[in-house]
Amino acid sequence: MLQLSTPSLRDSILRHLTYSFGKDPEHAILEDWRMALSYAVRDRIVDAWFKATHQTYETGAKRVYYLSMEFLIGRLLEDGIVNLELVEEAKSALADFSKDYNDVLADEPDAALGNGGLGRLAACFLESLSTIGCPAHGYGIRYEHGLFRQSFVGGRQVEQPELWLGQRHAWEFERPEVRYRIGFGGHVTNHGETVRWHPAEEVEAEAFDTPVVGWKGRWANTLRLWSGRAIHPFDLAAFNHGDYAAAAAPEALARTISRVLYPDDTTEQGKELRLKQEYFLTGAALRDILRRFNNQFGDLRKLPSKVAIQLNDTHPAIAGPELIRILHDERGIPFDESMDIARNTLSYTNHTLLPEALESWGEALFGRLLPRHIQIIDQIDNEHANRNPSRTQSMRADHQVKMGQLSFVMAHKVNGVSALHTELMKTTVFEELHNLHPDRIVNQTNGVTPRRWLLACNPRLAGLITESIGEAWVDDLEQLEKLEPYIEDAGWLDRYGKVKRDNKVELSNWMGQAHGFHVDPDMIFDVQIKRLHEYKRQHLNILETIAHWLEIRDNPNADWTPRLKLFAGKAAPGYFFAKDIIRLINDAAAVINADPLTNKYLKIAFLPNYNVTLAERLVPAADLSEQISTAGKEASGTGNMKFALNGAPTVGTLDGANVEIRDHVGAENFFLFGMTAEEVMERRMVESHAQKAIAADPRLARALEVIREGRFSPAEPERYHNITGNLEGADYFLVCSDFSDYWRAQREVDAAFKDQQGWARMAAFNTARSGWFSSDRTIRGYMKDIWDAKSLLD
Ligand code: 26W
Repeated sequence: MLQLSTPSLRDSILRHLTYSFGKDPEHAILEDWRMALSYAVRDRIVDAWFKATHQTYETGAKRVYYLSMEFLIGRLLEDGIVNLELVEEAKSALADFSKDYNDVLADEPDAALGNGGLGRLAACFLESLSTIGCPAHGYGIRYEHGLFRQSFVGGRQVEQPELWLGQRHAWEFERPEVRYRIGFGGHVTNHGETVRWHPAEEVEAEAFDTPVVGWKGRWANTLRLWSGRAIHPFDLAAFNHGDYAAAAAPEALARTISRVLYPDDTTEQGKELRLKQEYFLTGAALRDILRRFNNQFGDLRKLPSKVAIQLNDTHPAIAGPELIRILHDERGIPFDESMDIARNTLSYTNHTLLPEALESWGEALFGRLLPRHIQIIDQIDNEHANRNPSRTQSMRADHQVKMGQLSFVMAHKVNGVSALHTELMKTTVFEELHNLHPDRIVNQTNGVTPRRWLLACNPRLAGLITESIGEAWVDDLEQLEKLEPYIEDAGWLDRYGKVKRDNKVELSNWMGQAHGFHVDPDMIFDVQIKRLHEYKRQHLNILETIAHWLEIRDNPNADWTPRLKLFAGKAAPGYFFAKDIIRLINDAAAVINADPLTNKYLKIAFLPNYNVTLAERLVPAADLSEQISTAGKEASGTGNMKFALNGAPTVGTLDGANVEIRDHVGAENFFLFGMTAEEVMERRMVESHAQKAIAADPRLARALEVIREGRFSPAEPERYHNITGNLEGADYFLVCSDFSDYWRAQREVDAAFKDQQGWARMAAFNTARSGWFSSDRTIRGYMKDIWDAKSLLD
């Protein structure tokens, strides 16, 4: 391997500016500096990448493949600099050219190739796999347009296409030599034993590789994203006949497949293009995996011992039938043996129990697009029925193809993403399959990478921690427990409190400069940032805020604890109820922020275009983490972990990973409220449970009343009657029934925040006791319990 002496970062920047971008410092624009610094950092990552690739090959190590329709990466430049411990060198190198480090970082667009939790988890997992030194590839789609840009017009969400590739992108290597033809439609022919699929159309999948570096640059794995290409991009004949549109059609059609990310994160739309995207990703990934396996090992019966494929939810679930098709139809391995090889290679993670999020395709659409696969699925279903005669449920019931059932049957391990969620999987959606295969479901509670979500986004806190207990915590996060003795030291606690306040001042300045929104940094920064969804209950939050406002107006001279309510999050474009919640929050903010009687005690802000970078800005400055979902609905949550790590105690329900966060940080450092998942089930049975709750709580009744009468929409008083109507009616997510206890918890927060030392203690215990929520711990769990994969660094 080429051993090049590593020039200084400054020299690398100048060399790339000059020779890679043809610019001298005088004429370089900000993007040139960002690209030059990125290339200089990338050079150093490539060395680790090559070393990892060669070591994996030489050792014949087992490889992990993470298949996901989403990778919510965010920015990569700071992540590379921090993981290579080049922060100071980068700052001084840029200063030499009188360039500001933060300005250069801010020029990078987010890679928003995901919707929310599932996509961000995939990105944290890849970084932890590299930090641990576990040989792995991520496989995804190189969407030209990531998640839409959100802006507000008259308080309403407006979506615009996201154009991340509109700027130069430093982190990918195009691989024109890595292309696979992916077929769709057509028909199937039988020749005796052998079955042949004859696709009607084909598109080419071309690979684009992004190196994913781990802590200290000791290892780097590959994220391979597929882009759609036409096999015959240009129809010259049509062109010669002057039909230019037809001439360009093949290219346009092929590009469509990787053109845009579907912006829904809970409701499957059943769209044909989405199914084509899922097969495009999975088909290309399996081809690439088997090519690499064949080059090294050959005998496909050994596949499970050298390859572990993780399905990130059901979205790549077609991998089961596709692997059987290749093993059986193309390689001639008997069907049931192909099924066993596939099952022992595949494992599946479920991320949601919401019925509308469980993918189920109509057999007509599925059969038309994938005529051979639906045959294989029927055979899988029959095999499973034969092996489990007591079975009642089928993956092919009601002329559907149920991808959850298929994924479960085709996986040797199935996991949930928090302890509560995994138990609910066994008693709800997968009850029968769990009883048939009692040792298949295991739990792997989610985690987040401490490099991005503490070391990089909160350097003040990271600095204090490292000064106190050394830097080993960065890749051994449970070492944070060593902070506990320091919490007893008032001086240290003051410094801890000052870190938070300085972060809040920095955020306040940014909100002032970026959004003209000025706040007092001594208010409680109460933050709810996540996708908009009724089960996440942003409407419970604004309802409590309105009740709080009314209470302050009644007693303006009472000793209120000033609070800033910060919201951010996108609603799926077709999810109108969620969009109305956004509008209500913005309308309420306009009235309440302008209220001279109350706005020194209460302010509301809804920051537009929530993404990874905005989260990195908000989490370090938060005092309070809102995790208020209806118990049993949030599979895990990962924002909750980021807040706890950064010293923001949680106000939350016993849902998802909140349960485990409370267990780790201590009940005394967590503001618990609301019904448990069991109580939720019972309460739903109670006739007009919402009416009863409203009748029992005048604050709730009054808050609903002012919304219903149009206090925040005087021009259109009935604007929010759909929201008040829902809450006073079905209220499926029990907003009204949990309101009083939520109010009680929030008043406890007010009281606790008055004792700044006491609050700093709670916050510091959250940091000290959240080490378990590192995605390194999660990945080590997958490696041990699911993949049987080893680190090549340990
Ligand atoms: C087919 C449309 C669709 C797209 C995405 C349905 C469902 C999804 C995802 C599963 C939704 C999602 O992001 N789920 C979140 O996954 C996180 C990571 O495990 C969890 O922490 C969140 O609780 C869960 O809502």
